[in-house]
Amino acid sequence: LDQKGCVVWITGLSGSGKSTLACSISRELHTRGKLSYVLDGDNLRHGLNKNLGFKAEDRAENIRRVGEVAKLFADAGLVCIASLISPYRKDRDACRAMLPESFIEVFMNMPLELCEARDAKGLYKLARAGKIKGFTGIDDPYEPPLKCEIELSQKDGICPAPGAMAGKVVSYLEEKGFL
Ligand code: GGZ
Repeated sequence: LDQKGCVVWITGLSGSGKSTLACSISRELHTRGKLSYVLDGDNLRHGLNKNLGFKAEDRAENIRRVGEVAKLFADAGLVCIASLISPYRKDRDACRAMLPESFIEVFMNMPLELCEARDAKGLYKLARAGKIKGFTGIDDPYEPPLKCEIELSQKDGICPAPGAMAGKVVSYLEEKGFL
């Protein structure tokens, strides 16, 4: 194995396209014969993190655990792709501190209106109706990165295709010698 191992940490609102991007990056890496593994916040909350909710300290613990697991994968030489809302800057920075040389923060900077319009699981609707309390972007904070390696956003009001965004991330990894 000639891979260095790193963590691609995707942060952004629910519905911003984190899981789709993670999957697309993983597929592109597979095509190139590179090993990767996706850690998805929503999936892990059914297993490893099923005892955690959404208050600030639970989110912090959720992110801490995923950061530790991501580090294990990176140590094994894989590109570990973590996709979690991870709304608090200090929680993301704590993960970065575990792997200062190989932590790539990707900010899915999509407008709340777009995420809410997608509403794939109907959670925004429930949050607006007050049936879910503490929903990120509605009545819970999201702190955008002050500095991140990659920021993905709309161009002229249009969201780039997942494959195009994944291409950007993979090119970055290549440039920095992680592949
Ligand atoms: C935010 C919530 C909430 C609240 C349930 N706030 O888009 P989804 O549905 O499929 O993914 C979201 C997921 C968020 O889990 P994370 O582990 O990524 O969150 S964090 O990093 O903040 O710990 C969303 C769903 O859970 N969900 N309730 N109140 N998202």
